[in-house]
Order: sequence, then structure tokens, then C-alpha cells
Amino acid sequence: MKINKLILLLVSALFFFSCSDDDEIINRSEVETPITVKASFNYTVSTTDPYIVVLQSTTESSVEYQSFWDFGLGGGVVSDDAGIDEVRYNEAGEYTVTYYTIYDGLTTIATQTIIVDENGVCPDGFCGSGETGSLKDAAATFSVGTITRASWVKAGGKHTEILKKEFNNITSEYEMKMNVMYPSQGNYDFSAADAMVNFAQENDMNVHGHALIWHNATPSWVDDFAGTNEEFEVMVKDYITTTLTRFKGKVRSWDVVNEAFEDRSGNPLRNSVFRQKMGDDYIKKCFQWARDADPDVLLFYNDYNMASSTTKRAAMFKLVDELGDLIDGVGAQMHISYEGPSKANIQAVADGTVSRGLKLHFAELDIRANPNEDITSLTNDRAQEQRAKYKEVVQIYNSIPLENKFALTVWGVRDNESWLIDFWGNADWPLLFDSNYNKKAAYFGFLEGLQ
Ligand code: 9MR
Repeated sequence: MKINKLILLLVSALFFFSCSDDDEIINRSEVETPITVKASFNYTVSTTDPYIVVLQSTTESSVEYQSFWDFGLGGGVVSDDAGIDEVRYNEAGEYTVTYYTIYDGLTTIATQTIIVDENGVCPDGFCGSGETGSLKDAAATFSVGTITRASWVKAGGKHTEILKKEFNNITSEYEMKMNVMYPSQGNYDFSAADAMVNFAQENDMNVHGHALIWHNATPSWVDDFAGTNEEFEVMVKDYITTTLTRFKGKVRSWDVVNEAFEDRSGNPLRNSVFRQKMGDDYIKKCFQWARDADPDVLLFYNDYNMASSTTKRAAMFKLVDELGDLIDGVGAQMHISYEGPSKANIQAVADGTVSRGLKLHFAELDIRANPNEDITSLTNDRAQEQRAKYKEVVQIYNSIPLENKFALTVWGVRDNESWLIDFWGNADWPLLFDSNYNKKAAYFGFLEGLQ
């Protein structure tokens, strides 16, 4: 990175006579195939020194070109030699980094502003989140949730460190479902649930109970229930009553029924064992038993594709209307992608919930970055698109009236632990933290949605 005064003069002169817009594309019309050079670069903060910026040029060009950096430190331009450029910014302030490419007397330029505060370089230009800020502090008017497991809260370490710092609402990923809590008739097992609920109490967090009745997490003895329909109903009532009574005052809210509708035309009720043995009004019965067991706990219905499917949304709101006072809120799972559903469709879920005077839970939020399998690692461009979608979702949630706010729950902490990887069988990076627990651009998108 040696400074070359001659190059400095040359670049300055060329720069003076050429256009200076960022990311400008130069086209030379006198040749048949236009020659294009598009200067671009991205930067990350060093993982070993928060004051060091790691610069990587990503220029696209159809020809050989020369390239130069100005790091914004007053040292002028330096040639862009092979290898990664690392620059240390010792003082707090704003620095304009400029990247020049030159081809046949034509200069193209890309610039980015690096902001440095007392904690070092602000990731993605977003300051204030370094060692002091957190998602839960920034989201002052609603809870910020994520999922956990009993083994993770017992193990401690980085997972619980992030839980405590960033979140104030936890959901069990799979251990507060019927197949785990009620493995055989008359034999409850709340050991995993207890571990998570105790952790939450010790750390001043809320627990969202998920999910009492879900066709996908029903123990086989229930699916193959041996007794009469009347006995089945008594058994379900006992399960709901026992569970809610046990966690009274410790669990703030429950998904009473999860994913009851089919996706096919007409969105009929799934023909689960509950519907078969208890009838079409099984959902109402479950909500009534939950209400009776703990009149203070908040009761939710939770389902997916609420934004992307208008018919499913309508089916869900019809159910909610029928439940009347038995239901407190709607859980709209947010398993979405950077491409969609649209802002208008996400807004429609919020509007429908608010117009009914119910609480809204944007539940199970994850945003796929690779739904079309067109990338093999999270590119800077895609990370920015994902960040924008996180911002959009949070902005919509943050804009609803205070009385309808409840929580926004991210379905996982780090990318490599997301259920989506196994489910879709391809690489993806859907969450706020990478596999090393580093904050991603998505994290800052979340914070930006709160501004
Ligand atoms: O992410 C959860 C996975 O670890 C469990 O094996 C699975 C079954 O309990 O449930 C997953 O979470 C689901 C959630 O409970 C309901 N909506 C869909 C989620 C992804 O399948």
C-alpha cells in the first residue's frame, strides 16, 4: 500500500476531467461491444480488532483496468495491490473511502462512508449497538423473542449470553409441545419446560408457551388413542388444565392451537385426531379449557402463510371472530424470504389483527436469503436485501398501536441452527447472527426498523 505521488497526480487529473458519480458505468459508444467498468467494493469490521476495516473490491469489468484506494485518512491515493486491504481508523469520526478504477483515461468511482465511534468501526455504519445497545432495549414498546432449548440454557455460554443481552421473551423450540410434555397417558414430563421457564424467571424474561395443540407434535398414543371420544376429550382437557396450572404466573402467553388450517383450496380445518374425536369446535373447547385453567394468561392462535395467502388469512380471522373473548391475540408466523411476501400483504395481517382489537405476535420470524438456491455464500448484496426485509417487518410491527403490541419472535439465534437448513436441504442464512454469533446486516436492519 505504498503512496505513489505520480499516481496521485495522474488520478487527480483524470478525475478532474471525468465524471464523478458513484458506481458510474462507463460506456464507450465508438466500439461495437460497450466496454464497461463498474467500480464497487464492500467492507467488514475485523473480527480481531474493532478499529480495523477489511476492504474488498468487487469491481465488474470486461477489460483490464488499474485501481486505487483513498482510505479517507488524508494520505491521498494508493494503488490497489493484490490481496486484502486492512485499514485501522484510530480516531472516532466519519471517513469517506473511495475506490477508483481507470481504463483508457476513463475513471469510475465508488465511495462508502465509514463511521467510527468509541467502540470502533460501526458495523454497516450503524453505531450505538456495539457494547451497549440491544434489540430488547431498542424495542421499548414490545418484547423481542427468540427460541431456545433446555440443553442450551443449561449449557450457558454464548447462547445464553446473547439471550440475556438481546431478548426478553423466550419460546421453547420443541419442548413445550404435547409430544414432549405428555409422552404417555397419565405421565407428564415437564423437566425440559421447567429448565427454560426457570431460566426465564431468573433472567427477568417472559415465556411464550408454544404450542399446546399441534397436529405435528402429537404423541403417538394420542394419535392412536384407545378410548372413546368422550375419554379423549377428558384427556385433552386434563392435559391443558394440568399444563396451564403448572405454569400459572410463569408463562405469560400460550399458543393454544397451532396450524389448524390446510393450505389447499378453501383452507378447511385439518382432519387432525383432535377434530376427528372432538368435532369442528375442538379449537373453541381448547381455548375455553385454557381460559378456565388460567384466566390471566394470554391465549393465541398461531399459523403460517398469513401474509402470503389471503384465503388462509381470511380463514384464520373467521376463526378468531368465532372465538370472541376466548382469544387475546393472533400469532402470525413469519417464515418469509427476502423476496416476499410483499409489504402490503404483511401490513394486511397487522391491519386485520388491529381492527379486531387483538394482540399481534409476529412469531417465528426468519427471512430466507437463498430461496432460489442462486448463491453459495451470503453475498453482500443479498445480505443488504435481507436487511431491508427485516427492517420492513419490524417497521410494520413497530407502527401498530401500543395496545395491540405484544412481541416479535425470531425463530433462532444463529444461522446454522435454523430449522430451514434441514427443511429445504440447501444453504441459507435466515437469522440475525451468523454461525459465530456475529451480528449480521439483518441485525442492523432489525434495529433500523425501530427508528
Ligand atoms: O423448529 C422446530 C423444530 O426444531 C422441531 O423439530 C419442530 C417439531 O417440534 O418444530 C419446529 O418449529 C415449528 C414450530 O413449532 C411451528 N411452526 C413451524 C416451525 C418449523 O417447523
